[in-house]
Amino acid sequence: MNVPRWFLGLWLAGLSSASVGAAPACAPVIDQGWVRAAPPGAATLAGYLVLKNPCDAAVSVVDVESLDFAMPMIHRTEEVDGVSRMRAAGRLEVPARGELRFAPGGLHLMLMKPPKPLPEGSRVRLRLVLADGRRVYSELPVRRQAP
Ligand SMILES: [Cu+2]
Repeated sequence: MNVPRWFLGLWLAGLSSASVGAAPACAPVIDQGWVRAAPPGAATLAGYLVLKNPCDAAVSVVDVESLDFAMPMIHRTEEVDGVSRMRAAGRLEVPARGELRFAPGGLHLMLMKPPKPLPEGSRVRLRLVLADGRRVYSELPVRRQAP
């Protein structure tokens, strides 16, 4: 089949105007992420970040994935009868134009079973899984102190 040149031109023009005209899809972003450096051989590292939702719709975080840990989880530290304990955080709502803060003593990334050492200065690849199936990716630096 021989497509006339003018037809191809029109088709390409249509494609480019469609991509220019469409509003960029709004997506949450990870900000201020970091993972606390641990002694060599540590089986678990803790990570923190702020998930910002600049969009007009609320989103929910349901899981975390990482190529650098065999078992990443989202935990919340709670004080029950004066005893501090951690549990799986479950589904986390982030309101429209709101944010979700992971910070020491509260919500945290519990990053377990790293297949290889992650010394200070290395980067952790991580993505938060949203209830609608989207993933929010970031690379978190391993450091001794909060940035
Ligand atoms: Cu934990």
